[in-house]
Formats: sequence, C-alpha cells, structure tokens
Amino acid sequence: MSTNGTQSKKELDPNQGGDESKKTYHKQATGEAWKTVQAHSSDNDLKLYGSCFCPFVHRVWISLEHKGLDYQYVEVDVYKKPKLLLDINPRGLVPALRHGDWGMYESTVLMEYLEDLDQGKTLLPKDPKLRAHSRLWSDHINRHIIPAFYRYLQAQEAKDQANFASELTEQIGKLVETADADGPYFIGKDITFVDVQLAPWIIRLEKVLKPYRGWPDPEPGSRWEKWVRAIEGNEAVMKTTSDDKLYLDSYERYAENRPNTSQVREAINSGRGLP
Ligand SMILES: N[C@@H](CCC(=O)N[C@@H](CS)C(=O)NCC(=O)O)C(=O)O
Repeated sequence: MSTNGTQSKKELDPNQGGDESKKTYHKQATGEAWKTVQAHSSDNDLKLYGSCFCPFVHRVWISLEHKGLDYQYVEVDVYKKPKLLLDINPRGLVPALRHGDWGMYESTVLMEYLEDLDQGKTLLPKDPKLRAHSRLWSDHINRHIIPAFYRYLQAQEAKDQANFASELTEQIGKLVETADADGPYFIGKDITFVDVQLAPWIIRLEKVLKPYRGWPDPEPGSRWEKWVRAIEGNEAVMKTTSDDKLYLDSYERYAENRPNTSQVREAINSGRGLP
C-alpha cells in the first residue's frame, strides 16, 4: 500500500478500477522484444506505431522482422490516443503504419501492404490458389478464433468458460485439420501469412489463457504441438515477444472483465464484432 493515497490514485489507469493492487497493461516491451525495440529506435521512413502487449501489433511486427525490413518501432499508449496515432487512424487503434507522409491501419491490411512492397522474404505464397487459400483461413482466424479467444478469457462464469473453451478448441481444430499434414507450418516447412496471423494468439494461449483459464498444453506428438513449437521457436516471433510477466499483467484486466479495459472488451461484452 502506498503511504500517499492521493498521489498513487492519480497514477492509476482507469482499467484498474481504482484499485492499485490490480495489474494494468505494460507500456514498454521487455526481454527479446525490448532488444528489438532498441535496435529499431532510429528515425525511419517506415514507422510502426504499436503497443507492446497488443497481438494485432505483434502480427505486423513479426512480418517486419521476418522480411528483414528497415523500420522504426514507436511505442504508443493506445488508451491515451496520441495525436500521431489519431492522425493515421481516427479510430485510435494500434497497429498503425506510417510510410513517408502516408499512413494506414488494420493489422491484416498492413501485412498485405508490407507484402505488396515486394521487399525481403515473402509471406504470401506465389500460387494464386494457395494465396486464396491463405486469405480464406486468415479470415477464419479473424472471424472465429480471435473472438472465441476473448470470449473465453473474459467469461466469468464456469459454465460460460467451459462453452467458450470448447468453441475455441473447435475453431482451432478446423484450422489444424486444413493445415499441411507434415508442416510444421500451415502450408509446409516455411512460415507464411496464416502462421503470422495466428502466431500472437498461439503465444498468448501459453502466456495468458494457460495461467488464467488452465488452457492445456498441446497433446504430445500431435500436429498442433508441432505447429505451436515451430511458431514459438521462430526467430521473428521470438524477437518480438516480451517476457511472460508483461502478458500476465497486461491481460489481468481482460481475465477479470474489468470496465474501461478496451474497445475489444466492449465489443465482446455487447456481442458485436471486434473493432
Ligand atoms: N482490427 C484491428 C484491431 C486492433 C486492436 O483492437 N488494437 C487494440 C490493442 S490490442 C487497440 O488499439 N485498442 C485501443 C482501444 O481499445 O481503445 C486490427 O486488426 O488492427
């Protein structure tokens, strides 16, 4: 407890609900991700505005690292919505990308933009049919897996948690059934678009859903286990992932379904699509 109640109250984030013992979101990356932030802190024409805990940012960051592009990472406090973010995205969400005097947002659109730059390693396959296949299953991730993840994490009743755990398992199962039989990635031995779309949530199954909801480890020897281990061991994923505590702290507000947490929380609670 603080000896100066007034002072510490001032420093509380709204999502702590006036309780200083509650954890809130981190505002600076840690571990490997922090080293990457430091390596990409110099001014650059290509800038990623991100928040260190955000899985949608994580997608774009993994893409930048995978491609080996030259870029600047700029940490923003997304709930304070600085002007430099609102200038690009009036909805005030991260990730946002600035390229020269042009800006854009929405993680999937940004991943496609980086692909269209045609620099560094590609993520979308060359074959048009495989590209369509990748886009279809990216849509499945965005439409079914991610909402199920948040519904499960925010559910407070045991019965709802059990239902949403089944929903999440089922939706992941559909993706795994479609994946290349040998893998380890979605369409084979190399990481591609669908893997990067899902990777941040694979990381958060282990670092968030496991501690808060008892999400099980992948079954030993399963195709899912092979995929999870490949993602966890991927260099671009590792270089953009912070230490466990950052995720544990940053997601406590979701796990308790606290008011004033985020637009994602409100959308899930009101049954709307994600922002
Ligand atoms: N559909 C967006 C979602 C981005 C998103 O929800 N970002 C969260 C952080 S993880 C955010 O900016 N939240 C700000 C807020 O809730 O006001 C995308 O794919 O980029």
